[in-house]
Amino acid sequence: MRLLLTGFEPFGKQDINSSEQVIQQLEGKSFEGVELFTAVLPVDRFDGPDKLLRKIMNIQPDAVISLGQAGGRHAISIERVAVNLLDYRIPDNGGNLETDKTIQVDGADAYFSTLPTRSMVNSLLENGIPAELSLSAGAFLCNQVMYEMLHHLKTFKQPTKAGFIHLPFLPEQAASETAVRPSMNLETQCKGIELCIQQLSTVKAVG
Ligand code: PCA
Repeated sequence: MRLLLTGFEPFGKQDINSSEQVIQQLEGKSFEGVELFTAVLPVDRFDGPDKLLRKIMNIQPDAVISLGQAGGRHAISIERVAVNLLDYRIPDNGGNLETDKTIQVDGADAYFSTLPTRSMVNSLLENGIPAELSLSAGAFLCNQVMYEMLHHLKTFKQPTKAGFIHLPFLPEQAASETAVRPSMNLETQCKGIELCIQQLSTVKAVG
């Protein structure tokens, strides 16, 4: 199985991004039956989705897991749905601040993840890692990237399985915030994503 695993560069007030740190730990690792490709995406309304779609077209992966950081979440969040909405609370790294806008004018209202979301959550919980199914990836870059890739795959009738996983802050990020924030250490986050990768190769059904 050819797997594309992506993260995001830092954004907002943080100078690291937990998803980028996880990518740096996992790239170069070997997983049975998996040929792993990685990329770190810009937090930019145009360049982020553009880089991801180019990677998908060049690599032709069997599956894509896109990772992003969601500061404030307590658990690894397996996203179920991406909505056709841009509504940013802060500007992206390119200075774009979108409000109440659709991503694709003629696109579906929403797309569901085609990853085995339920079995991923169950596997994490069975292994003692806090995890949840999430019904909202927000309305910033992570939701946009998830929406754009699912829209692209559907439009071009590609069988590639794809979806998005949000990661909590790392402890050092939580400590740098003024409000008290939840966090999860890098080793646990990496183990969680490794388990999700395993689920991809073992679980056929999507749900
Ligand atoms: N998290 C943001 C965008 C980049 C990232 O890591 C989000 O949740 O939309």
